Amino acid sequence: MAKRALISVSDKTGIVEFAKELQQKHGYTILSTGGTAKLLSKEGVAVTEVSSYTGFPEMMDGRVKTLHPKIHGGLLCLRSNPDHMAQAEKNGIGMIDMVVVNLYPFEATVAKPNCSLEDAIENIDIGGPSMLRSAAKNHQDVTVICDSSDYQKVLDVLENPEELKKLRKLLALKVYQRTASYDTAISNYLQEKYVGGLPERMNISMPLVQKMRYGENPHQAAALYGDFDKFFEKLQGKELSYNNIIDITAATELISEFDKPTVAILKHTNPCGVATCETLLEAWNQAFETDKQAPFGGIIAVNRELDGALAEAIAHIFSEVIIAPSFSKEALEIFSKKKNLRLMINKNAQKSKFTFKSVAGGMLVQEADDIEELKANMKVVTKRQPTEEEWRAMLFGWKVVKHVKSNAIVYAGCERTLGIGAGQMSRVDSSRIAVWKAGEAGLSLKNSIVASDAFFPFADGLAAAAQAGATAAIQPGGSIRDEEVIAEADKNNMAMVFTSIRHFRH
Ligand code: 93A
Repeated sequence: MAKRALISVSDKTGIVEFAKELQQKHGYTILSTGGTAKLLSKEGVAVTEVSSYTGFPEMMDGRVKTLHPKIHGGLLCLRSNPDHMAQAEKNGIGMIDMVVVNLYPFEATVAKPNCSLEDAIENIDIGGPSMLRSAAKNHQDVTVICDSSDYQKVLDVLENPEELKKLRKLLALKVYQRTASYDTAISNYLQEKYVGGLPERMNISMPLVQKMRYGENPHQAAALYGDFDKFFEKLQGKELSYNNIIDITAATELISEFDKPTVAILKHTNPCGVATCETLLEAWNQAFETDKQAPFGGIIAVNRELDGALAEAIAHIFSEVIIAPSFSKEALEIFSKKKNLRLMINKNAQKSKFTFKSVAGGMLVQEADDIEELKANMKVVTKRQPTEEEWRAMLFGWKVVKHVKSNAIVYAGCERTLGIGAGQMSRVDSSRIAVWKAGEAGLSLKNSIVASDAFFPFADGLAAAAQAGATAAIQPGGSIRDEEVIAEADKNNMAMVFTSIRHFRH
C-alpha cells in the first residue's frame, strides 16, 4: 500500500520540493487542503483534496477543513492494535502516515500594529494543531512535521526505519513545544484584550533549549530556555555552564553600552574593570589595571575584532570566557592552545528583554533596565559646571555603574574605571571598597569622578568621595536630603549631575 501524507501549510516555503520528492522518490500519495492543494497541483504534484477524501466540503470560511473522523481516525489508529485496525476498516478509514502542517500565523498577525480582534480570532488555527497533536500522540506510527526546516531531515531517513523511529520522537516533542507556545501566544493576547494585564511587549513564551549539566552549584538541576543560542556562536572550549551563561549575558549587556573600542572584564556578573580607548589593547591595559586579581577565572568582552596582540596580552591570565564580535586568525591560533577557554562570537548585540526573579510559588518578571539616557536630560545641580573631561568620565562611569550590583559605586577617570564597589548593604561601604580597591591597584583617585547607581541618602557619601579625590559626581538624585548633599558638593567645589534615572540591580 502506498503511504499517505497529509499536507496543509500556511507558510508554503519549500513545500513544493518536499512534496515532489515525497511522491516521486518515496511513492507517497498526498492529501491536501484548499490553498496548499492548489499550489501543489499547479506545480505538478498529484493531490487529493481532503474534502473529496472525507466526502465533506471545506466549510464556514475554512474553519472546518480537516476536522473529520476520517482524518483523525487515520492519524490516531494504532497499527499494532487489531481492534483499532478493524474499526478503521469497518468505518472506511484509511491510514495517514505523515502530517505536514504549519499553523495560521497567529503571532505574526497580532504583531501587526493595527490588527483587529476579528483578524486575530480568524488566525487561531484549530484544525492544524488538532492534526499535529493527533499525529504526535501516535508518533510510533506517524511522522509529523511542524517546521519546514525539518523537511530535509525527514527525507534523509525516510527509508531507514530505525532512524525514522528516532526522528519521529523528536518531531513529536517539537509539535507539543510548538502547540504550547502557540496557545500561550493566544492566551496572552486574549488576556491583554479581555482582562487587561501584561503589556503585549511582555508576552513570554520560551522553548526549552537544553538541560544543563547543573545549575549554580553541582547539586542543582538546571535548564536553558529561549533563544540564547541564536545570539552566540561558540568557537572553542568546554561546554557552557549555567554560571557562564549568566556572565556572558551580563558582559554583552555591559559592552553593548559602548561605541568606541572598549574592553570589559567581569566576574560573577560584576565588572572588575572597564575602559574605552583608541585601541582595544590600550583599553585592555587600563581595564586590567583597575583590578589585577579578581579577573582570574573571569569573563572578558570586547566590541571590536580581537587581534593577535590583544590575545597575547589576555592569554597571560586564566579566563573562563572571551566574547568578541570576531577573532583574528592570530588570536584564534593563540587561544587554541587553551583548550578549555570558551571563545564566543557575539553574533547579535541583543540584550535580554526581561529579567526574572524567583519568589515564593512563582516568579517576578520585569522589562530589562534598558532606557535611552541623554546628556541633555541630565541636570547639573551644583554651582560649578562639570568640565568637558569630567562630563566624559561621568557619562562613562554612569554606563558602568548601571551594570554593577547595588549598592554600586564606581570611581572613574576619562574613560576608564579606577575603583569599583559592588553589592554592599550600605552605599558608604561600597564607596569604601571602591576607594580601597583603587588603592590596592595603585591608582590615584585625584581628579576622578564618582558614579552612584541610586541617590546618596546623606551628605557623608559625598564628603567621602571628595576626600578620596573625586571632583565630580553623577547620581539619580531624589533623596529628601538632596539639599544637604548638594551643599556638601558645593562646599568641596565639586560638580554634580542628577540623571533622575535610577539603576538598582539586585
Ligand atoms: O480553520 S482551521 O482551524 N480548520 C481546519 O479544519 C483546518 N485544517 C487545516 N484551520 C485548518 N487548517 C490550517 O489551514 C492548517 O494548519 C494550515 O495552516 C492552513 C492551510 O490552509 P490552506 O491549505 O488552505 O492554505
